[in-house]
Amino acid sequence: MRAKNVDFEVTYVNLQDKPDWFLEISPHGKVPVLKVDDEILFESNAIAEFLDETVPPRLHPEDPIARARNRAWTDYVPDFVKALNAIGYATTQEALDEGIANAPKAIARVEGALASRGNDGPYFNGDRLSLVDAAYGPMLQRFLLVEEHLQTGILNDFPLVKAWAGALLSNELVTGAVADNFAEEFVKNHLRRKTVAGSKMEARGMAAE
Ligand SMILES: N[C@@H](CCC(=O)N[C@@H](CS)C(=O)NCC(=O)O)C(=O)O
Repeated sequence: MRAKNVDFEVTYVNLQDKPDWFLEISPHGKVPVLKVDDEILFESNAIAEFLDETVPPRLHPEDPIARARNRAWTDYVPDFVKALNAIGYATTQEALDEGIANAPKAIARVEGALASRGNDGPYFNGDRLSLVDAAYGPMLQRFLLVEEHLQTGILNDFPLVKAWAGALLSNELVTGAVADNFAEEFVKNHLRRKTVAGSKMEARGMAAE
């Protein structure tokens, strides 16, 4: 929505204590949900596609083949998220080691997509943000934060993913899409989940009193 310069209001929901009004409108009990007048839309991809069809500028490529490939890579986000979250949300060293051992497979697939996308970036489709960028940006943003503490260096083997993450995190449209207290909530979430990354945040004195 920020890339489309559209007026909107954000209501943040405490996912640990979901309010009734939210459970009434969110069919899966998950965020995000978009309210358009009196209509409710859910699922990130469905919302992104709706916005792209209704609010210019079009972020999807004009070419149907390129558009289908963009959608295919957006569909891959859950696998990518699962692989990176196995590292970020690991609660034991053993789980972390397993996450680090398994994640390269998923990251390599995205590296392959970037290698064969037919442009030099910095974004997925070249010099303009796309829905693929919007879909991967939040995970990459969170993973780079986790990496500050875990320092697995896992992205060093994937220069295209690393460069893409860097480009996305240099774009205020991407980084500004989180709540003002995002950094603080991010730490709190890791402490609450007792993650290995969280223990390192705590050791660095990042835990809010
Ligand atoms: N496929 C959904 C996934 C959404 C999702 O997993 N949202 C998480 C936060 S990132 C959530 O609301 N979790 C709360 C819960 O599952 O109770 C989408 O892309 O919109």
